[in-house]
Amino acid sequence: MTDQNNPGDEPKLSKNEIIKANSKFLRGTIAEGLLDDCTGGLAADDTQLTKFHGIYQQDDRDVRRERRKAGQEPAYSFLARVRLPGGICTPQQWLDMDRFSDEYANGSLKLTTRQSFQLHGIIKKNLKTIIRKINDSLMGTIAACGDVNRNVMCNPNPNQSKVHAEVLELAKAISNHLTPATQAYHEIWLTDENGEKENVTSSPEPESEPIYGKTYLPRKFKIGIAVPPSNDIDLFANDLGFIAIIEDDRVVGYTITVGGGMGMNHGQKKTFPRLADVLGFCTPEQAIDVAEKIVTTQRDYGDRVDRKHARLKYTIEDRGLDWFRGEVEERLGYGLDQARPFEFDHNGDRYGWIDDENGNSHLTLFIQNGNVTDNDEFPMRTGLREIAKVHDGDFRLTANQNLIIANVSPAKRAGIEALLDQYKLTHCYDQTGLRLNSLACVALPTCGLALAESQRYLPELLTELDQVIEELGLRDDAITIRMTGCPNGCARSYIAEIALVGRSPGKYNVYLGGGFAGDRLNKIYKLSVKQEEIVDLMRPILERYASQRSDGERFGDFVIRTGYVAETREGREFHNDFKED
Ligand code: SRM
Ligand code: SF4
Repeated sequence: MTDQNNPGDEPKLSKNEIIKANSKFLRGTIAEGLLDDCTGGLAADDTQLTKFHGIYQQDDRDVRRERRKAGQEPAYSFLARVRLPGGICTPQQWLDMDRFSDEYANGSLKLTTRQSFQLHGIIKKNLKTIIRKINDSLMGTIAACGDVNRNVMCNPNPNQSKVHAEVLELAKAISNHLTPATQAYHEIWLTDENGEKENVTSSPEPESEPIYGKTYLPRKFKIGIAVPPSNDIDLFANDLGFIAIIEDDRVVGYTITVGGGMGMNHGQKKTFPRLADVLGFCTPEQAIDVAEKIVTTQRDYGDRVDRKHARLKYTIEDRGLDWFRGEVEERLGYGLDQARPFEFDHNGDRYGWIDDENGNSHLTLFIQNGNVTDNDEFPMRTGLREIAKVHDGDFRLTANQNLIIANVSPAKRAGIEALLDQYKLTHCYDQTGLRLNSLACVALPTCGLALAESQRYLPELLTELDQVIEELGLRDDAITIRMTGCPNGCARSYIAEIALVGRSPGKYNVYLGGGFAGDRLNKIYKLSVKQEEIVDLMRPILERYASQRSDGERFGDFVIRTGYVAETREGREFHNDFKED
């Protein structure tokens, strides 16, 4: 029998390609599924399409087994991710998100590693309402996930206001330019109960997607803008990066990077994390066009057969950077200039208050793993809510899951400081340098791909490691440590100086030697370490670091110099030290 979707000898397209092609520009049967109250979930194909709308169907994995035993369907709920270019929101938007989390989700806010909000635990009957409310609050969720360009990150840069305004403008412009054109989002989520569109002008039929086409991109696509010397957005982990080149306090252009990405699978050598390559230089006026042509090149040449090989990093790895540059330049109709030099010196956040040239102040707070919650000892969510009520500046979500209370005017500072004290928020960055430079992905119980715990376990592990750190006099030494519940790298684990990557419940692969500035991948040090053995494994290395490091030597550099792991920047080389196959 002939496969209608694959009549010739062409390799079979991945299932998601067929779903996208048949989806009528991302509609599928989502609208019908929302009305079906026989199940808390949606049809399987629709769950692939909702991602383009910023929504993931999940189930509570803590109760999965017992529900299966009882013959019940999984405890379905949905995650909504906001598209928030540069991670900036107003105090009113913060208050709105805070309220939505109580009214329609699980009562907490998650600040993500891409400067965005996630709300978890939304049940199907509340899904349409919450998406509408987020849009009413002048934010959106379209293309926060899916095979399209995702949330564009940019350095929050509180100490260089002029430059920040320029890079933020670019982040927003790229985000707008690459937002899917389909009206499906408006039709499904922004209509009233009778299906009437609210405040939406519909597009003439038939619809088209001028940039993406009807099958969108082969895979997710990520863009970030960094302002040296800070690489806090981990530029080299992005498919496309712009590094601001600054002269006389103005951005004169951007050095462009391409082909970064973290995801891999345990034991599958054809998958690997990869740091981006430098492609060239463009002026600020050229940047949007450059972004578009890079996206369309990947649209046309990315792998649509094997989704594990479909990111831009593999297109570039397979075809070569020179080929890629040539293709992009042909589409642009001009050549890219030679890349301008840049220097990064860190990828973490800088905590505490700083003042800017306009007389405003900015405070970076440590939010462990981006979880904004309340408990009896630390009413953080309430404290931030009270601050949002009086704050007249903005909030900036960082790519390290932290929060900047930005642009605090001199008139408001004393009041905000009093609230910080009252809600113990000033103490939140009185931590070891290790904890302040830690990241953990969500993992259990919501993430369907988690093999082990992450955000529920890392704080506990850090408490044990902190004892060693304090004993060795390393309290104020910044060391990056990142944990993920599986090898997908959502906390950008393969760039950390210490990384713990979930293999199975209670077991982690330990990687060492990432660059402190986010400019070098780490390497495997030990496979499948039981969680109770991690501290003993790390203690002698930390002891040696405390006593034998050279002046100013970073932990990641030290473990390479002293031979714990070999240095690598190359994606394909990443697995060379693995002995697991
Ligand atoms: Fe991620 C999939 C959470 C940043 C690489 N990621 C997922 C899913 C949606 C699981 C799924 O597909 O079912 C996770 C939802 C868990 C949950 O319950 O919330 C998830 N990723 C996250 C977040 C929330 C982690 C966090 O704790 O902050 C981050 C949301 C960012 C955002 O606001 O957009 C998040 N994910 C990242 C990053 C970091 C980054 O982009 O800077 C990466 C590595 C960079 C990259 O893309 O290569 C990342 N996530 C992945 C991958 C591997 C992709 C690959 O190329 O192989 C997956 C799995 C997939 O796509 O198949 C994934
Ligand atoms: Fe889930 Fe894995 Fe991403 Fe963690 S790294 S959120 S476990 S997909």
